[in-house]
Amino acid sequence: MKRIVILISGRGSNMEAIVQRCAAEGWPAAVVAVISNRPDAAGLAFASAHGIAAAVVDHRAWRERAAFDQALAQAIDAHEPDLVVLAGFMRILGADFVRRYEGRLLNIHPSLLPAFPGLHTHRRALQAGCKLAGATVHFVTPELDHGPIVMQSVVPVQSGDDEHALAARVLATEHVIYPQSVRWFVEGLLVLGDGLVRQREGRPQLLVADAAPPVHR
Ligand code: NHR
Ligand code: GAR
Repeated sequence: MKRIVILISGRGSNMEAIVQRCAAEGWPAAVVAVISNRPDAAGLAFASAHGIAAAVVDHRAWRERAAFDQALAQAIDAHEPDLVVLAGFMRILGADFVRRYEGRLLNIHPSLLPAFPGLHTHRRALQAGCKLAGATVHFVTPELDHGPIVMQSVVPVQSGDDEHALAARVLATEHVIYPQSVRWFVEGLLVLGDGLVRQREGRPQLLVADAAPPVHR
């Protein structure tokens, strides 16, 4: 059984999708803890309701980023994880933290990396006139949003889209590619080499979604 710890900052819909798929599909894994840097994160209630340990490490309690990173690592390590999953986690992590979990730290970013690393991705994609948008699951490296890519989803940008509409269309695909990526990790089907990630069985690491209406949640 692989032990998964999920870090969130808010809603936690990606965390929910992973918890639900893990249970429904009988992965050789369990989500053993959900940790938020914000005490008001809605996702904490879902975790508790599902019998998952829910904890808060409030970044505002530490003046130095490195001290927060250390407290966070301590809270994570108490659960002896095989995999740490950033799911809408909104604090930049230092190099020491990242190296501690090297090769077992995943993130989902709501853009087609390497385009638009950082914040406000949907707004920036619309401002740039992009006709495609999407999401990227990647291994986390010290350089923000630059790690080896596990999976991507692509959606069309539609005329009349605002940030909210585009975000919802992308989010619906995140709920597919993030659980898929985590499942492959816990099944030992992801091979990392030369900064690239290969799916051992050659399964597609790309989801092309059509223009179907977004699933709002
Ligand atoms: N840390 C490292 N080292 N590498 C990555 O790839 C990381 C990371 C930490 C978080 C998620 C992320 C994203 O997918 C992530 C990837 C927060 C910010 C940010 O600027 C940027 C990227 C990501 C998450 N955070 C502000 C900060 O000062 C705070 C913003 C807020 O609280 O709303 O940390 O894009
Ligand atoms: C998701 O769209 C995720 O890709 C994005 O925030 C949302 C979190 O939703 N992550 C980032 O922007 C990281 N900087 P969720 O809390 O419902 O999973």
